[in-house]
Amino acid sequence: MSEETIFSKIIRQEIPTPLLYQDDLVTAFRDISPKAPSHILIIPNKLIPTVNDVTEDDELTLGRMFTVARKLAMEEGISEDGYRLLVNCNNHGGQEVYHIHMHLVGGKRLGPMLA
Ligand code: D5M
Repeated sequence: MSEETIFSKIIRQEIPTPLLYQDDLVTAFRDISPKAPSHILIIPNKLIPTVNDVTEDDELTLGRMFTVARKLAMEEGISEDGYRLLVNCNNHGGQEVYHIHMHLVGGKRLGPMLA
């Protein structure tokens, strides 16, 4: 049994974070510590702690995270210039919140990812 994080409370709106998108599978909201003009987190409603915990049963949800990223990038007006999608895994990957999340980052020219 995995421990819930603050993201579960955001999904259930037990803390008042404005949602940019929510459906039966995923939820999206702005990162509290933005690294670029657009910095959005897209997360599964189901608690999956890390990419290591993903199974084939999650493929629909993981695919939805990408289609929602595309939709939100369009809405943010960053599609044409481009953006970055990023998922960190565990300590060496820099993961801080143990509920899988896709970072959608854009609105400025980003530096090389592996500096
Ligand atoms: O990224 C975890 C990200 O989660 C980090 O960029 C801050 C963000 N965060 C943490 N708490 C909140 C709340 N309450 N609202 C919005 N964003 C939040 P990681 O990939 O795990 O390093």
